[in-house]
Amino acid sequence: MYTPTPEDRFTFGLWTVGWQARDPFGDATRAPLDPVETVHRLAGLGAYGVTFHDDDLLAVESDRAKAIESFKKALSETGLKVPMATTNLFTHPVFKDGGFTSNDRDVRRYALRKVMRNLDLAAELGATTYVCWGGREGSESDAAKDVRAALDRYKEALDLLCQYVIDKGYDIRFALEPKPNEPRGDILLPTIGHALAFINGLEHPERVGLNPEVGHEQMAGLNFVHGIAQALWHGKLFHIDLNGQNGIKYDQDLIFGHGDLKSAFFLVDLLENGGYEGPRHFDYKPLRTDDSEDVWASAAANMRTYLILKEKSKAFRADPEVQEALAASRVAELAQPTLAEGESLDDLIAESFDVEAAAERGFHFTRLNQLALEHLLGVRG
Ligand code: GLT
Ligand code: MN
Ligand code: MN
Repeated sequence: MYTPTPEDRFTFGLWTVGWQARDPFGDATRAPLDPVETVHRLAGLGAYGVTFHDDDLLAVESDRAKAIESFKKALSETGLKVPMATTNLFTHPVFKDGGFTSNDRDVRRYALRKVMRNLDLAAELGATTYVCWGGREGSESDAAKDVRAALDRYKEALDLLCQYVIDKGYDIRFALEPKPNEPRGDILLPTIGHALAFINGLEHPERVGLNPEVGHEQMAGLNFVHGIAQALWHGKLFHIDLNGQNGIKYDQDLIFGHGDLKSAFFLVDLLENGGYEGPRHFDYKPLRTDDSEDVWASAAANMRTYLILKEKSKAFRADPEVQEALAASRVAELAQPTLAEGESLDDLIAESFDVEAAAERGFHFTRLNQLALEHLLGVRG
């Protein structure tokens, strides 16, 4: 029942299971992982696809052509898809002040070339989403970065890249991934809201959407479910990075559901019922204390947790007591336009209203929340 199949559309980045667990205070605790082995292991676990940065493919093999060839062979042997790809514009020291928005113009030009080269490979492998996580686009000092100029350059980069995929005839859309900080002190486009506003200023806004990550909003104390609902409302949820985070601290990249579980429950409920049809992409880091075999159990845990929450969401919605509570809380009433068809503002002004009586009415949200909690805890349905 909780066994994933490709129909569930679960995907993983090569850099997730392949993370060697190097952190700012300690060395790697795991050996490098061959992308070919990753493809076979993920397929064996029931995943639908795999995603990659250009540099991920060269982690083990130093010959680019050979690395791509063996990756492709593994994909065709397993049937695993590549729905998304991205560029590493953050690891190499050349990107220490960013890629698209480095103060160094030569670096910006190199960054664009690096993205275009990997866009060709992404298209060849059938990817339709291209993620841009600008982890190094930012600053530690407000004196060091002219943010308005940086946004001009960010826009220039995306306008050029959109034009590139249009000219090449690629069926690819870009998905910006917001993050408030880490590794930079402050990162540009720090939240879903900032990124949505930025997209409106682009030359090809229809080609650019979002790839929000659970932990990235939660590390800023924001409500991820609200953020995703707004991205859906704008038609901009092109892709999603699922993981776990425990409140406002460093980016934890925990297994999905291993952070704020209640938020994960409402997120799955929203994704399953809110019209999102893209892959369920896990961007997590296996614990540094896990060994190379534990890694695969952690990959499976992401998918299993998602499927359990999906089941819980179904049971929650089907529970007659929940339906009654939803009605008592008047949740569906919000979908009704405030002004009726044909009604004028004069009609509205003329209406009489018992303010005191309305002020006294409760919304009974506690009961609803408790019912959700009890479903989640497994004592109902
Ligand atoms: C990096 C980052 C992630 C991004 C990846 C895509 S790389 O691991 O922490 O959130 O999604 O560039
Ligand atoms: Mn993260
Ligand atoms: Mn991510």
